[in-house]
Amino acid sequence: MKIVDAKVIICSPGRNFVTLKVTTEDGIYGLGDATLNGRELAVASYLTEHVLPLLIGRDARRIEDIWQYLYKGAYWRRGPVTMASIAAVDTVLWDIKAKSLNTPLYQLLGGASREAVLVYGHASGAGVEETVKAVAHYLELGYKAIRAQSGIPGLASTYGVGRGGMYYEPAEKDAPPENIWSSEQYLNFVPGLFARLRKEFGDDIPLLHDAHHRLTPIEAARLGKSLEPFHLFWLEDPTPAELQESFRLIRRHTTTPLAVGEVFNSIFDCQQLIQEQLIDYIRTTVVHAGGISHLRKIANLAEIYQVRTGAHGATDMSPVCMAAALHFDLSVHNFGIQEYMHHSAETDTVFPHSYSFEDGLMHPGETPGLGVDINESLAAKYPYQRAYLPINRKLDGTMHSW
Ligand code: GCO
Ligand code: MG
Repeated sequence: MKIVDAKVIICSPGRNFVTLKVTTEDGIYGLGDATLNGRELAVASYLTEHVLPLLIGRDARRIEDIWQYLYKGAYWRRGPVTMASIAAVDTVLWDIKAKSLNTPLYQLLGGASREAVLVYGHASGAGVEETVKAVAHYLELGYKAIRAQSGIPGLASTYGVGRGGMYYEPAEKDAPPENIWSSEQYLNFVPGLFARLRKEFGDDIPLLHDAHHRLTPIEAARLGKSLEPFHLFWLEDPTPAELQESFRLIRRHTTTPLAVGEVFNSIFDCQQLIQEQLIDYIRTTVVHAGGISHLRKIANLAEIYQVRTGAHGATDMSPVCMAAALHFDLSVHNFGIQEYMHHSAETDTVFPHSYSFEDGLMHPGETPGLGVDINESLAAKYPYQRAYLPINRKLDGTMHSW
């Protein structure tokens, strides 16, 4: 089943997406997401200049061999640009294989391990009471797990607070927005937020929170400890995880479950975290961690250590990635939860898909392959627009992690 055509489609139906489309000699095509928020054209160029010429003529059925060919064959390993490119190719090939066998992808990955996929949605507000209202709204919509983020009094902006409605898009056109940060004010504020949420909604609804890489390990330990009475489902990215051993310090102080890994690209980025049982959920996702083939290896390693998956699913993962993630989530044994943020209506019409949401659960659908398509003529009406994620400075102007 020779590959005869491969192209990168860049579009911006509300936000930028990079999509790989590969066609075989028998007319079957597959799609893969290659979006790297704020650095989209680097991946597009890696694919177009260096990868696509290598794909033409290759047998699309040899998924593992092509993965190794692109990974080992580049000599230069890992990194978000390389791994998003390989992920896109890998996703395309799984889509093609499943379509050629006339089966939804999850059946090829071992079949369903559960009836449907538990997802969490993003509730946020400018302050505590607005966040309470947002959580109530998500409950009305049927969500069974909810992430809560709130603005902090005294700080003009912070991570995770939407600009109204249910959409949260941190990337902005032309120049990176500048946020101001105080870990002290944040640490003083967050326990009160969760005390209020538990008072309002009781003990049973799983609540999540994302600290977005902003604390030092000992600050993260303090936050985890102070949130213990409110038993979070997880505390995400409490400290940057380049230094994996820093999680030992956090673990010594708190039983709050930890989730890490949305910025990881490979199994080597989370090997120590998993093997030392320093985390509870691994957040690597299809597009940023080498595709379905590599994600399976991460999940298999995690399974031995009772670490569960909790894949990143913000709106910068395109519907192509979302579909792939849902097939993966449905099939993998040690699935934990899947993040789900609605895409805009424009995005959903550019990428028609068979996955669905009902009563807090999602299912990838029964369409052969990933069950997602791209309307290329519509996509062409939304040209790429340069956009940047925000940067973050402390009150005295020092650059900080965003
Ligand atoms: C999350 C993430 C996102 C990222 C975004 C960056 O938990 O959903 O932290 O909000 O910031 O995906 O592109
Ligand atoms: Mg996050």
